[in-house]
This record gives sequence, structure tokens and C-alpha cells, in this order.
Amino acid sequence: MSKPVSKHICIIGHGAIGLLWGHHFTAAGHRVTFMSRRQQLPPSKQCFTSYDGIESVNEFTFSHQLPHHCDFVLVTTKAYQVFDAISPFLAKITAPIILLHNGMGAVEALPLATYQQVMLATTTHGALINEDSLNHTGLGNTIIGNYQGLTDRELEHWQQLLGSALPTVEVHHNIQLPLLLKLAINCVINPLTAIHQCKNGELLSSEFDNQIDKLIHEVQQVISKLEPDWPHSEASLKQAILDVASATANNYSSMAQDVKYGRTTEIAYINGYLLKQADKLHIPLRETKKLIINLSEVDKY
Ligand code: KPL
Repeated sequence: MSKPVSKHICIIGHGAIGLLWGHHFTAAGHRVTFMSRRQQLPPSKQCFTSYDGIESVNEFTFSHQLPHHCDFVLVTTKAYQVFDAISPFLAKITAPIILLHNGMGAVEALPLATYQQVMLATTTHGALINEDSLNHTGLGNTIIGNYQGLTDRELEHWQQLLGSALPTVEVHHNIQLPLLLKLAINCVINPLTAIHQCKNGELLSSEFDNQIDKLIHEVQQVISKLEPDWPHSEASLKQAILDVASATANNYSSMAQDVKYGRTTEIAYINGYLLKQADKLHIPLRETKKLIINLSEVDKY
């Protein structure tokens, strides 16, 4: 197969997932500029340990400015940073934008122009920043879909480009479905592991069973009303959530880590998003509210 033509990719957000894509794009022959809001920009040479344990060093441009030309913009900040990270530049972005973060609701707040092409994405790849190196800790799959302005052909083009750098990549014709499934998983695993400061796998113990069932009931009530094509029952949703807890049993969820290190959590865009939708539908969510109060984040959304 012929090598894809080299692209210039702008990545906003140089956390673990942004760097993971950056290293894979560079290895696939593309040029990567990271936009950073840090006063002191990171060093251009960045170390990477692949999933197979192969170490390499890749060279990136870190900049405070949007590059003059780029082929697409990948946004990998936390959900609550999306607005501040992208809206100052939004009017200048003519390339397609891909938003890749946990939680939902960030894109709706962006002042997008009608001509702008926007994709939403979700990934199950795992990556960890370890001292000065980025480790690819779990192989996964990325799903992309249209938010506005892209045809199926264009989606397949971006699927091909992304997938040739970091496989596997799928296109979903109703991206809301995979995003809502990820939201449901995060609504259960993230706050429980954050409150109990435990690994994802510890949620498989029977002591959490009752609370997990109550949360799933609430999640299912809301999502099944939001999305007419939602394919899950409470039982299949529970299975999906327990499968992720078991596949990531030895990991601490992103929210457990955010709480541990005193960082803002994404709860406003995860359980908070669910609660906002439930309020609109007049569905009371007692367990979800308790979790939010417990994490003392209630007034952040
Ligand atoms: O997405 C996750 C996270 O940690 O944010 C998983 C691992 C799926 C747990 O909900």
C-alpha cells in the first residue's frame, strides 16, 4: 500500500492522549504542531515507549499560535478546557476539527461557524506520562463521527488517515451512540473509583453491586429517552461497564487520578451532563446527585 501524503496536524492539548497521537502521526510521516498554553513551552524532543516496549524520540513543534496552515486540528484537552483552548482561534480555523475527550456537552458551547467541519471521537487507547516519557499502556480502538459538515466519504478519508497512524479507527454514522456508551461507562466507573480511590477492577467486588445497579438504572432512564436508537438494556449496559472495569482492572480511572492529584475533575461533563439532561426530562437522579455532592463539585457546572 502507498504511504499517505504527509499532513500538517495541529494538536491542541499535550496530555497523554494528545502526545500518543502526536508520536504516532510523526512515526507515520506527518508533521505535528502542538498548541500549548504553557508560558514555558515543552522541549521539542519527546520520548515515547510504544506498546511493544520500543523506545523512540520524536520531534514536535510546540507553539502558542495556531500554525498558518494545517490539514486538521485534533483537540485532546480535558472536556472543561475545550472552550478556552479553542474558542480564541476558532474563527481562524478552516481545517476540520476533531474533538476527542471524555464526557459530553463541550462541543455545544463552541461558537462554531456553519462552514466549519467538526468530528467527535472517542478512544479506548491507554497512555501514561511517566516522568519525561509517554508510555502507550493499552491498545484500543478509536471511533469517529460527524458533528457537522462532513460527508461519509470525508469521514472515511479521515478514518484512513488516523487509522494508518494509530489503528484501529472506525466511523460511526451516529457518533452519539458510542459517545453515550462511553458516558454511561464513565458515569459509573469514574466517580466510584474517585470517591473510593480504588482501581477500576475493585468495582467488581459485590460491595459495589447495589450502588452500580442504582446508577445504571438512572443512566439507562436518561439515555434511552435521549437517544431513540440506544440499543442497551440495563443488563447489557451493566455487562459493558463490568467488561471495561475488568479489562482496565489494574488502572486508576482518570477521575480517581484527578482527585488524587488535586486537579479539576471532568464530573461536570460526565455525571453533570447526565443530570442536566435528566432535569430537562424531569427525571430525578438521586444516586447521581449523591455522587456529585460527594465529590464536592456540584457548583462547577
Ligand atoms: O475512560 C476511562 C477513564 O479512566 O476516564 C475508563 C478507563 C474507561 C474508566 O471509566
